[in-house]
Amino acid sequence: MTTVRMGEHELSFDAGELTRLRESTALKDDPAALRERFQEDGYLFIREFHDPELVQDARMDVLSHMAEDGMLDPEAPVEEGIIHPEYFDESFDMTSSSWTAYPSLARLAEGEEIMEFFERFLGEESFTFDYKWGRAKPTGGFTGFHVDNIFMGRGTEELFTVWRPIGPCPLEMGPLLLCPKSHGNDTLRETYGQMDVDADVIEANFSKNPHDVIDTIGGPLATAAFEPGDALIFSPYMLHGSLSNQTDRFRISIDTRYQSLLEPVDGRWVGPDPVTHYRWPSDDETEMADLRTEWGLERPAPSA
Ligand SMILES: O=C(O)CCC(=O)C(=O)O
Repeated sequence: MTTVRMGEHELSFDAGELTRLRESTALKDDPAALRERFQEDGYLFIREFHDPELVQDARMDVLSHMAEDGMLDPEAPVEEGIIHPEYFDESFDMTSSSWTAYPSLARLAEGEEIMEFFERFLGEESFTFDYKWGRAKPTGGFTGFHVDNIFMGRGTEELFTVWRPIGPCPLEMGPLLLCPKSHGNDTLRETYGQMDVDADVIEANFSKNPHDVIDTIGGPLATAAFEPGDALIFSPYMLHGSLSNQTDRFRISIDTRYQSLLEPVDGRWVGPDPVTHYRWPSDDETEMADLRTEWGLERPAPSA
């Protein structure tokens, strides 16, 4: 198997550092069992949550736009999603009006299937942020470890992120990497987890080193090879990042947020033209290393 990595750091399934995400597919129609599992693990990994054909349609919508924007290699078929040799950005526009360009993606993000799933899970009418995040990770791209609460924590704590690859996402393409049960780490939750990047103006990543996370918060970390239609649902206090994309193709994914319509909502992410972040990122961010020392979460010194 290809070496699994996050940036310059290698990870191994054999060394007890890495495990496979626990699947909750069989529980999909049992909200009580799903809630219990979520409480325990801080996440739910559900295979074939969506019809893979819908994901394939969404993929073609997105890739067609990327091809028009010059993001794809013009020598290769569009459906392969091979990165243009000179391309460097990693987001594709999914905000506000651009949504009309991605009808199948919109169905994945706010169609009946996902909204009704959350209605059953929460026992209340569900709501999704108007702002949606779409990502196209290029070769070498990865996401550092963070919790979502620091970006969207002004509403309810009963907020759920759903991460879905828009196409296959084998390990070498950089799927999400979780630190299971980190949502229940009180120190992490009460310090880093209470930050607000716009109010506190901090460096957002807790770490870009998976070994540091294992030593400080705990391991093994968990990931999986994702297929189109698979969904990963997790807590706003779940420490997570992603593996590196080691291929010459874009790793395309969406991450969208759900909650009860009756609970308070973080106003930065709703409305026809969401405010989004207004003070972050900034040149004045407090460094994470200093904050971690203050919180007693500094990286343990390597043993001699
Ligand atoms: O897709 C990624 O690499 C990052 C996604 C993420 O951080 C999230 O879903 O909260």
